[in-house]
Amino acid sequence: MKRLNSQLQEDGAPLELILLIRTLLAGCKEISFRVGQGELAGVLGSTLSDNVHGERQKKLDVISNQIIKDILKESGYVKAISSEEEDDVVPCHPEGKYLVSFDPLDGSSNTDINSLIGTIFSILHAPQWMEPDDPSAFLQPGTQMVAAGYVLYGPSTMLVLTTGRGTHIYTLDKTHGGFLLTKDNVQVPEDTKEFAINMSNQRHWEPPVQEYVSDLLAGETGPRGKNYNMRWVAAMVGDIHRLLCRGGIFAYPYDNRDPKKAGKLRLLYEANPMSFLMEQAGGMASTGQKRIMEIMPKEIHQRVPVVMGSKNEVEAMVAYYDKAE
Ligand code: AFP
Repeated sequence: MKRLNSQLQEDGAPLELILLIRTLLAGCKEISFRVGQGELAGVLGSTLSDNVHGERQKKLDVISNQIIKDILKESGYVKAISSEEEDDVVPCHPEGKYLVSFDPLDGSSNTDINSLIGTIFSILHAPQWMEPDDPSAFLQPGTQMVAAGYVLYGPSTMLVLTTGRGTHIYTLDKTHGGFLLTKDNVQVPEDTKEFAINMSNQRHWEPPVQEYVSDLLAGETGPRGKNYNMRWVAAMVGDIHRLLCRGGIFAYPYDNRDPKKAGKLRLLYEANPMSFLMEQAGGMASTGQKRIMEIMPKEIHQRVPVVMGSKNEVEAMVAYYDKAE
């Protein structure tokens, strides 16, 4: 089986980017080990502090953030990082060529039930003009990403990665510690009968989402003419992995619980990297009104509505927004 290094070289990734990705993955392997230790290492449960988003941090959120932060700061390849678990940008090396944004442990409420969680990341070029503590350098549209991916800590530890030449899936071979290519050039089926949305928020959704989901629920006698099934992992990384493996649509739309927030998911840490992976696999990613990767971020912790997955199904949902306009 092909090793990660060979695939990255084949995809034309520059040496320094390859070294950066391998450094980041060394951190993820350590997280994989800590997650696997679970209760035995006393890493489950919550801390007593909240993050910048007002969410109670899990112990593993803090541990994972620290592991990735330390390894990237020491690497020399990175000028600055932004993390879902950090209030501000963290300056790294003044000569670093790259910026890394990451969610150190997506779906961390799943830690206590031994269910799917993962680390999501994206990499941008660091502009030469930037000071390492300048957050404005991160405010680049997703189209500028040079790499994005996630590591899924499930029954297997898997890496899903793109450098803009397709989306590839690797599995961590724990016997020798390397990621081996187990599926190259993933293609998301264009059609699907599976959707993922948190139905408990239904009453808060906007009219186009209400109408779209109610048409899905109507099944084969409704306007969509087929029966749909629903899946919800409660960790975006798990839901998107399923979509990449067998298709589907995932949505975390805007809802009116808190009008100041544009949705639950973060543009830099979740929406952009997943959109890059999805598009590279032939899928589609939108806010309902706009391609996610074309959004010009206004701040590092910005939230966005998200609809992504099988192309024809995402287009169908977007049509409900178009009609509403
Ligand atoms: P955390 O990273 O804070 O655990 O949040 C996970 C997440 O942002 C995303 O991965 C899920 O899709 C979503 O939250 C699930 O949220 P709810 O089930 O609470 O609506």
